[in-house]
Amino acid sequence: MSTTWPTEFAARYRAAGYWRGQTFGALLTALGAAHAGRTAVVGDDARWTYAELDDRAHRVAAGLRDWGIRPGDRVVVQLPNVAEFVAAVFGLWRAGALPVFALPAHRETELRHFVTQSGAAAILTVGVYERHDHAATARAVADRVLAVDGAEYADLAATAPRGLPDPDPAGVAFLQLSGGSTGLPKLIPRTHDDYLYSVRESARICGLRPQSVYLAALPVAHNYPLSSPGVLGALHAGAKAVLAPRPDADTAFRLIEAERVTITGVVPPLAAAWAQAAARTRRDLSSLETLQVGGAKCGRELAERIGPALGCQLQQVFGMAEGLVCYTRLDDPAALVLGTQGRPISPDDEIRVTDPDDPAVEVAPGEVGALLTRGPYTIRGYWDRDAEAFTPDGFYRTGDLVRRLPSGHLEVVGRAKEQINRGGEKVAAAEVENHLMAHPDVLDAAVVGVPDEYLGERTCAYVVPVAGAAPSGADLRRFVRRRGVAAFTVPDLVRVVPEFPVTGVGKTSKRELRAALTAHATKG
Ligand code: OOB
Repeated sequence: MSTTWPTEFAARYRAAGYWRGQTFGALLTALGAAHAGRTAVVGDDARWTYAELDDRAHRVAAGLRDWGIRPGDRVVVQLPNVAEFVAAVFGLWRAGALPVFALPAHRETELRHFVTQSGAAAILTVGVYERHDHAATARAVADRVLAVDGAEYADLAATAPRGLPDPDPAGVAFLQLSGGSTGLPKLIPRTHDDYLYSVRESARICGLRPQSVYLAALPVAHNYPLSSPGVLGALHAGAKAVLAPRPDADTAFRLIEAERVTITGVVPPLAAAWAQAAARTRRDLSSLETLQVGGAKCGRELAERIGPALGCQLQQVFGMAEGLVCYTRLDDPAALVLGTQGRPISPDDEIRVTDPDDPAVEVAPGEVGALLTRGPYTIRGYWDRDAEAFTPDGFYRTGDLVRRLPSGHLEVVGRAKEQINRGGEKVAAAEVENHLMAHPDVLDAAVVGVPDEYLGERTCAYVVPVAGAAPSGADLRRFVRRRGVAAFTVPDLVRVVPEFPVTGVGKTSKRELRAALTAHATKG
C-alpha cells in the first residue's frame, strides 16, 4: 500500500546500525526480562511492572487473534492516556496487526476517514470518557468495536499467552496521522526498524536512564509524547512512563510530585500555563530535570521564562509524524536552546533548505527557505499516497520555513503550507473550509490563522454568503460542530464578508485575509 525506501538506502541504514531488525514485540520481550520488577507504566488506576506489561501484551495479542484479528490487519486505536493504551498497542504489534493512531479529540468524520483509508478491521476504544461516548461513535463507523473498559475486552485480556510469529521488522508497524496540511489527516506508514531507531536515539539524546520518569501530559497516541522520547523512549530506557489523564498544571504537578517525574513534553501554550501556575503551586517540582517544548513554535520570550519558572532545563523539539525530529541537546549553549528548534536526530537526516518559489534551488546558508528532508526514519510516501508531498528523489516537503545555522540547528520561522497550528493541534484550513461550504448559505469560505496569546494561533473563517443569505457566525460554528468533528475543527472566529481579496490568478488571497485580520486586531 505504501512507498518504501529504495534498496540501496535500506542497505545503508542497516549497515550504519540504524535499522536493527527488531520488532516492538521483541523489544518488549527483552525489556520484560531486563527490567522485570521495575515499574514500566503508571496510569489512572494501574501500576504495572515490565514483567506485568510484557505478560499483558502477550495475552492481549492472543486474545485479539482469537477475536479474529489477522496479521496485517489495521485496527484504529482511539484511547485516552490510560495504561491499557500501552498493553493494547504492544498486543496489536505482537498479533502482527497495525494500530492506526486516532486522537481522543477525533469524532465521527475523522474516524470514518481513518477506517476507510486504512481499510481497518476494527476500532479499539473506550466507553464514556470525558463526557463523550467513544464506543458509540466508533459503532456508528465500524462493525467491530472493542472498548478496553468493557467486559469483552477484559475476557480477551485474560486469554492464555501463546507464541505468535514475529512480524517483519522492515514492514509497516502502524499508521500515524499527519498534521493534516491539505484536508483530513493522511496516514503515515512507519516501520518497526525506522521507528525504533528514532525512539532509541531520542531516549539517548534526552538522557533517559532506568531512573528516569517520563510524564505523558499530551495525548499519548501523538508522535511527540509517544516517541520523542515519549512513552516508548522511556520504556526503551527501562524507565517509568506515567500517563496524565489531562494536561492541565494541577494534574501534571500532582503527578510530577507523586511520581518524581524527571522529564515531560508540552506544547507552547501549556508551557506558558505551567510556567504561570508554577509561581503559586505548593507541589514539589524539584524532580523535574527537563521540560520539552515542541509541536509549535516556542517564542524566545516564553523559552526564556521556562527554566527559571519550573526550575528545570528547557529542550526544544521540532518534529513531524512523517519522520524528522530535531532536538536542542542537553549540553547546547543557551543561545541555541532558547533561539532554535534543535538539530536532527541522525547524521543521515538529509536537510535541504530551498527557495520557496523554486524547490530546485537551495538558499544560501543562513537564509530562510522551505525545509525538505530525507533520512532513515522519514517516510518516502503516505499510506494513502500523495506524491506531491515528496520530490522525485524522495525528499519530504515539510511545508515549514526554516533557517539553518552553521551548527546544523534549525530555526522554524513559519509555514508554507496552509495549516493552522492551534497550540500544537494542526487544523487544516481546507478541511474547515469544506465543512463550511457544505452549509446552504455559504458561497465560499477561507480559513486563516490569527495570532493568539494563549494558543499561538486560532482559526478565523472568512465566509462569503450566497446572494440574499445572512448566516450568523454562531449558526455556522454550530453547523460545523454538528457535522461530528473534533472541537478544534470548529472555527474560533467567523467573519461574514461580501467578497474575498484575490491574487493575480484569481485565487483567494489568504495573505490579504491575514493582513486584514492583523489590521483589525491592532485597531482593537
Ligand atoms: C509534531 O508532529 P505533527 O505531525 O503533529 O506536526 C508537524 C508540524 C511541523 O511540520 C511543524 O509545522 C510543526 O508541526 N511543528 C513546529 C514545531 N514542532 C512541530 N513548528 C515550530 N516549532 C516546533 N518546535 O508536532 C511533533 C512530532 C514529534 C515531535 C514533536 C512534535
